[in-house]
Amino acid sequence: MTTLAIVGATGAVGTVMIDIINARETVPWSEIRLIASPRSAGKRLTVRGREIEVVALAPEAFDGIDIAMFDVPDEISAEWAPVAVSRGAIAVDNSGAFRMDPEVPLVVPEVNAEAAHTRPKGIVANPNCTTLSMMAALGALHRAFGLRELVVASYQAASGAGQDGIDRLRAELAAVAGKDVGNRRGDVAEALAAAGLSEDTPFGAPLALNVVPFAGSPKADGWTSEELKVRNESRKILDLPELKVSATCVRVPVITTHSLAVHATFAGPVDVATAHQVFAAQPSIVLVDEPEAKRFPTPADVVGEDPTYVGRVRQALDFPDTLDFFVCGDNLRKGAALNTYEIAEELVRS
Ligand code: 2RA
Repeated sequence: MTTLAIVGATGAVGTVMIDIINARETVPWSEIRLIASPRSAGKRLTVRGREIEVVALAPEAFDGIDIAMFDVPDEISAEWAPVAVSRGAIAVDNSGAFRMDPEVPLVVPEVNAEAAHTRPKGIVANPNCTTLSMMAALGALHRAFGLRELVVASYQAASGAGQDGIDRLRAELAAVAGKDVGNRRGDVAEALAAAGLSEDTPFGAPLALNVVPFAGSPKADGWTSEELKVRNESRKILDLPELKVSATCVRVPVITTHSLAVHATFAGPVDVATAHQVFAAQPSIVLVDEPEAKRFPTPADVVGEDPTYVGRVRQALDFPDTLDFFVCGDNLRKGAALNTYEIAEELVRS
């Protein structure tokens, strides 16, 4: 039997990790240890019917642990994942600290599970939730058709910006709810100010009654960190270092579930019927594609769900060998906690 630790157990993603473990019929763990900042140490959480006391992050917290799942800020992972490894654990890390390290595999189990088994640093990285939300679909299509080019626009939920993002969106929605507020910037700003909300937001602009074409942090030449992650992580996961990728990341007033509009070009002819078969054969995808009956995925359909939902699959009219489609994935589940846990399951199976 194997021992598991959750580092960041009391955070938003750590809580979902515990929910996922509680919902599994069986688990392979002889012990589950909960680790968090000293501030949260001593809290008691119920895991599979047993109350477990949260212990403070410290080198000895990893003693006897085989697999340690991390969901903590980049700088905490950068410092502590190597400590966990030095104490004998494999670290599965959901921060950005190691994703592009050539000695750290970046794993989506239904796409590149085998990569998890070559890990010179003892660390396996979990992708960013925006990349992850489309990866089951892209991996399946790549296996069938050979991906060559990728253009995506994201529609990212506020919870991608953490609890602060959720709190801010809820406060903004409350500030405009039931009022005759137009969606001109000045109108929304006035309603937010009247509700006592500061102009300092995690989104860079009001999100209520709006969409914001900016997620992450500013990078060179006008790109954002989030857009570069989509490009770099897609290339690494699919093992396509030259893949042409262009992404525009947009925040939308949705609490949970990231969506992406994907325009993917392949090595040869593609058609919708075959793409439907490919999606239907992938257990982690739910295909909802009957637009004439108004059946298509929306974020609201996917909150709390494990699979990625795919719909609006079309053969591009003016671009050969190209499909357009829409995907929705719960950014806190497959986008974070679930994929991290599936990597841990993959490691224990080996
Ligand atoms: C976001 N993808 O949505 C990021 C979170 N890791 O902001």
